[in-house]
Formats: sequence, structure tokens, C-alpha cells
Amino acid sequence: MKSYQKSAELFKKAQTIIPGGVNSPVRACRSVGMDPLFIEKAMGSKLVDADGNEFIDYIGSWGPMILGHSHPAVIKAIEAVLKRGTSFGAPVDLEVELAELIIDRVPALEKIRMVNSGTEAAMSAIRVARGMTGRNTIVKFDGCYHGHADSFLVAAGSGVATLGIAGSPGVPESVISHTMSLPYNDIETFTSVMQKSGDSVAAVIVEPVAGNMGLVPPAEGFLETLRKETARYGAVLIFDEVMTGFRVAAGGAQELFNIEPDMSCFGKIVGGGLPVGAYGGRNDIMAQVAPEGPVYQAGTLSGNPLAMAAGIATLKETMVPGFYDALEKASARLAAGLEKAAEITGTKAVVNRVGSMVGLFFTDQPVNSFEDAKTSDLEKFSAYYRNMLEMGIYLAPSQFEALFVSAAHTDEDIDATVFAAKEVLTELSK
Ligand code: KE4
Repeated sequence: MKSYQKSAELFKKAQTIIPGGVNSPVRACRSVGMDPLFIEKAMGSKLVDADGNEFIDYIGSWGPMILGHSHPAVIKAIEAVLKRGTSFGAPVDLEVELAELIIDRVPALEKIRMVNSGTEAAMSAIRVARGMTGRNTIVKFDGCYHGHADSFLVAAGSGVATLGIAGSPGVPESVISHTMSLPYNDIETFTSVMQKSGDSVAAVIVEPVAGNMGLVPPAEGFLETLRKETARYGAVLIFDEVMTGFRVAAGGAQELFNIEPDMSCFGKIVGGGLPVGAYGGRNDIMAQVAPEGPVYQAGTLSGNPLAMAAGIATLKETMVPGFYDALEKASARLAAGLEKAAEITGTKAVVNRVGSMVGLFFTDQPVNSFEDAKTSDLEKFSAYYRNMLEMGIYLAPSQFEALFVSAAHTDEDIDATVFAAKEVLTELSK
């Protein structure tokens, strides 16, 4: 048995001065029946915890670490900027460079605004949509998570689903009354709601590949229907690519599925592990944003030079020829291995994958929606999580999260992971 003594001591102290001992709920590992590990350092595909235990990491800081941890190009870029200072509260060349890199890769973007998190990106995007259309209603989808802004805490995924929180106290009824949450991948329901209420919808926001209910790909025609119906009723189509952006393809999910949204949100990878979010769209839409237009949004540390440098270095590394092909190969190897492990151990499990986002559900039915995801055996997932950790595999501590493969994951890492899954599922099947 691994010792987690140091983490336990740190967690005990943390709980006296930080709510739940963590700065983000899903890290608390409550749904998998253990206390969180405190991480000492990370490099490549590995994490080392406070007790010196080494793990193969499939959280990757919940998505940003697509290159793997402590990538030399990112460290070097941050060190170079450090010599100039850390924050000026004024424009720097690096903001222009990162904006250019993003716009070059995402054809639907003509202008982009940097913020400090995915939450800020998504909440700002819907504010622009509301300001532009003069409408209040937003449509989201059950199990999708767009950060913790008031309007989104309705049938949300990720930590909200993990902790089984229906919505959240503190969010006024008057706010969530403007949010409609519909079943993901349910084309019929969406179309009929738009027929009835489309003229009052400011925006439809969607995770083009859902990564916050476990991993659920878009059904055939789903994204195309969102595109068609929002255009028909003058609603803004927002792709929340905080997780999928620069992850599932060089140009994100909108490249993969060849759909052009009106606005896009980014985070995670775009900051290379430092706090960056971004939202953008066509010129006519982004012209609404202050100081160019009337829709206000601001941030002291938006465009922070260190964060820009980390984002630039990360995006540049993902443009190395063959980067996504290699990621695709490693991710397919992992998914096939997990499926094989379930099959040979007689475990009821479904593996979903899009690019380097992988989801494993302990259920015997296809998982195409949040309702489907909720049929998973959460007890089994919890035991699987703890046993895989014991085998040196660090997974997301929730059935309603995705696994992330990085460019640093080797065939040996993948094969060790599959071996561990076989061992653990054999034990759990007894
Ligand atoms: P942040 O505010 O956490 O940077 O981004 C919010 C967000 C927005 N949109 C999507 C699609 C997201 O996945 C997220 C954040 N993802 C979660 C993990 N599923 C963050 C982890 C956490 O809350 O600690």
C-alpha cells in the first residue's frame, strides 16, 4: 500500500483554512471515497505527490497539459518573460502574438479577448450574445459545464454533477429562469424548443464534445442542427471549446466537425497551465465588447505576460508536424486497451473517445447523454479509481470527467495503464 501520510497532514491543515481543503471542489475526491493527494512536482506524463509516490497522470491539470508537464519550451518561455516583469496592467506584445496564433488556427474567429479562466470566457460570451440580441434566454445542455457563473449552474456537469448538487444556492431564481437546459444530443427536443422559443433565445452554448459528464461525443447531426436552428432564429451559437480547443484537433472541435459557430470560448491549453481564458468571434460580434462597444468586460490580469508566454509556447509546440497524429495513436491505444481489459475481465463498461479525450463508464449501455452517463455504477468507479491510484495511475476522481492523453504519454505509459486496468478489473470482478 502506498503511503499518503504527508498529503493527509497537509489536507488536515488545509481543511481548517480553505473550504473543503481545496480551491476547486472536484479536487476534493469526495465521490471516490478518499482524501486528495498533494502534488509535489510534475514532469512529462508523471506526477510526484508529497509522499514521493509517482503516478502516470491522466488529468493533466484538467486539460491544459497537452504537451505534458514542465515542457522545456514552456518553462523557457516563462523564464524569458520573468526577466521583463510579471504584470503591467497595460498591453504587451505577447497578447497580440497569442491572439494571432489563436485566430490563425480557428477560421471562425476574427477578434478575440483574453480573460483569466474558462468561466470568465463563457460568461462574457453569453453577455455579448445577450447585449447584441437584446434577448435574455440562453440554452445549454444537461451535463455540460461552462464554469461556475450563475447562468450556467443549471443541470451542470463536472464538479456540480460529481457532488450531486442540483443547481447551487446563491443563484437567484430570476437568473436561472433565463437558462434552459436541454438533453445533450437530443435533436428533436432542441428543434421543438427552438420552434416555440427561438425568437427569445440569445445564445445556445454547447460543449461540441462533452467532457464534463464523462466523455460524450456529439451525435450525428446534433451540432449541425444547433448551427441551422440558431441561424434560423438569430440566436448566437457559442462553442465552449475550453476543453476541446487545440485538444481534439489543431483548430478544435469546430475544425474536427467542420462547423463554424458565431462565438468560441477557450481556456486550459491556450494558457499552457497558466490562468488564461479567451472568447472570440466575428468582427461584428466582438465589436460589441468594451471599449469598442457597449458590452462591459474587464480583468486586472487579463493578457498577463507570463500566461501569454506559456500559451504561445504551448500552441507553437502543438503545431509541430505530426503532433496530433501521434496523440491520436496513443489515445486510440489507450481506449482499445481499456476496452480489451473490460472484455477479458467480463466488466460491463463503455469507452468513449474523441481525439485525446477518453471516457470509461461502468455501464452496459451506450453513453450518448447525461442520463446515460448517470446509469454508470458509481460505486464501481470509486473502487476502480482507488485501485488504479494504488497501481500508480492518476485518473480524474469522478465518473463525470474525461481522461486526457498528452504528447508525453509513451507506449510504455499506455501499456502500464492498460495492465493496471486489467489487474484492477479482475480484482473488482471477483
Ligand atoms: P475554468 O473556469 O475552470 O477555467 O473553466 C470552466 C470550464 C468551462 N468550460 C468547460 C468545457 C470546462 O471543462 C471548464 C472547466 N473544466 C473543469 C473540469 N471538467 C475544471 C476543473 C475544476 O473545476 O476544478
